[in-house]
Amino acid sequence: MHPLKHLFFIAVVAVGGFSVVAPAAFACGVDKPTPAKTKQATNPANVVIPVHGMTCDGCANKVQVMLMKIQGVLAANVVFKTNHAAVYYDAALVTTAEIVDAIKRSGYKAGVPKPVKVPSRKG
Ligand SMILES: [Cu+2]
Repeated sequence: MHPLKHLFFIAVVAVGGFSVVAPAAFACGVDKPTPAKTKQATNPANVVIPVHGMTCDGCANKVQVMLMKIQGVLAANVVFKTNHAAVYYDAALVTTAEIVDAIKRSGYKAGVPKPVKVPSRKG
């Protein structure tokens, strides 16, 4: 396995594993974090999308909440520090273009989506 791919694998695991991040008040006054959905995906896919224009963790949460509202998005992890959104979604239900659109609708700029291989789960 390429070392970079290994890194992505860790990122993907993080997306799948973390649902609630910070219960404290957010600077931007946004909704509560959305719990991860647990539905089985027909065509699971991961994508990392650069997000520009975020100024605090509240911004990241705002984008994350927006992404979780999309039908077909199973998990989303938006990180202000690294300016990216890692999204685990069902490609049978939603496209990366729609995910990018949601980021734009939440008031931020989205970069070029980078597909991330879904790790096969054995044993
Ligand atoms: Cu903010």
